[in-house]
Amino acid sequence: MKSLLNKRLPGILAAGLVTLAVGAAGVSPAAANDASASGLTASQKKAKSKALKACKKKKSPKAKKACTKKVNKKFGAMAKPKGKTWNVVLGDDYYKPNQLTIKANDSILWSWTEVAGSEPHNVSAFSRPAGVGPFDFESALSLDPKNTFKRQFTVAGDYHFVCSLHTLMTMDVKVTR
Ligand SMILES: [Cu+2]
Repeated sequence: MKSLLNKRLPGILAAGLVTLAVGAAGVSPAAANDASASGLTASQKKAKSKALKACKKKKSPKAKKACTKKVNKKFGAMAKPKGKTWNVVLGDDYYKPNQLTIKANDSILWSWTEVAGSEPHNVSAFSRPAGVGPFDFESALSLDPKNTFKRQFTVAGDYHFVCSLHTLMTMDVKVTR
């Protein structure tokens, strides 16, 4: 149990620091970390805008149009498919619902709706399928009832979430193909 706590401690500290830094900057962590709405990574987005710029240099309007269409199609196919978004309320020592079965590419939006006056809570993937990083689903600890955390689940499998401060505050997510 002790080694377990030690292992988790850096994450808790990091989450705390992020909260402080974010609080000072006045930016919500969800907004800062969230994948873009287009489903493209930053480098893909850059490549897309570069390709579109090149299209604008085409002389004939017809060539311009064909070029733009081709670029949009290419990057549209690259974008991660967007699934459904599931809403979870984060309260004082609970997630509601705390058991979900969702499909790959669905997202969960955690909202700190019922936490006012309580201790800070977060979302932390205590166990997750292979290929998912230890901090891919790690939110900052927060007391802010306006705080949100949204993540897309692209890897199927079983996820077990806990609050870093309250290990009895748990949530299970099963992601199916
Ligand atoms: Cu908590």
